[in-house]
Amino acid sequence: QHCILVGAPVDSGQSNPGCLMGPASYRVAGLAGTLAELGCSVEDRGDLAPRPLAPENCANAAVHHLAETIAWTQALTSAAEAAMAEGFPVFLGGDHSLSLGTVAGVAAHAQKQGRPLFVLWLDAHSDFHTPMTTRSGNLHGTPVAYLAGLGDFEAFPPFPGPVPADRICLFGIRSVDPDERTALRGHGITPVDMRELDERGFVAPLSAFLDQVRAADGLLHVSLDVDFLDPSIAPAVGTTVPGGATFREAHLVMEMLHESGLVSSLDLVELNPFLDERGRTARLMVDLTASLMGRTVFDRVNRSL
Ligand code: DIR
Ligand code: MN
Ligand code: MN
Ligand code: MN
Repeated sequence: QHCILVGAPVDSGQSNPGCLMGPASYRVAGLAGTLAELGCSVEDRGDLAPRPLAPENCANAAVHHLAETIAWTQALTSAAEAAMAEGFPVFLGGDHSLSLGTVAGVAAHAQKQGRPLFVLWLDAHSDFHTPMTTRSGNLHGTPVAYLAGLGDFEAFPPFPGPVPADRICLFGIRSVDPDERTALRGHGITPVDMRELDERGFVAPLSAFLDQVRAADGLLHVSLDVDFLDPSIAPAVGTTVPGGATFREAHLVMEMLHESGLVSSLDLVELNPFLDERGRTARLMVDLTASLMGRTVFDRVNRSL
């Protein structure tokens, strides 16, 4: 596996400065070496730095850093499409607005390959706002709506081949704003929320989604938001929500993803090293990435999957 690390020190999609230090923190936590130990050839492309665009006004006055977010989206779309053609990209965030670009680039690649794209969104939040519905004005709350092809994104490049609702799996969800709830329902997306995971466990809902990807010979993009994890194990994020995935649940998800052999790209987002405890959250994210890339104690495959 050829792993391509792309640093995306995006801090403009939310209001808690520090995510720009994320790529550096992953490097200090030893991401490249960890992947190399697993047998990957690792290429670190360094950090992207988009050229600034002229300021852009939004009809929703709450929205901030619109031009900067569009500039990141353009730069990341190109970088992601290029990386997809050459290997397995791991995007080091940066806040979740970076996925406006990474998923667009991955989708452009999938379109050229003639293969369907599936998206697994591991997050406390549904990120289903549009620039018109967001009240916080934080554009990190919008990427799922963009990749699903919703309107209100006229200021952004048109999304290449929007992802149909049944190919989007929002997983671990426990914080949804009223406007997002309405929009999700209208669009036919039913998140796998924490209530469902409490009742059914993590294996059945994830296996069902992976079966769908396999049956369609799809590409699978995984977007891992730090706040998918419970704040007690992952404190370094600006928007903690109690009741997240435990250490063991999160590793199980990653191991199942590895065993599926279906994942083709990964975002690591929302890490805010300024809020971390001696690199604890960064190291956990690196260890989770290692599980996704094949780290196990024994070469054991859970046959009940
Ligand atoms: C909230 C929080 N729904 C908002 N969103 C996210 O500001 O739109 N926090 N994504 O991580
Ligand atoms: Mn700001
Ligand atoms: Mn998110
Ligand atoms: Mn989140």
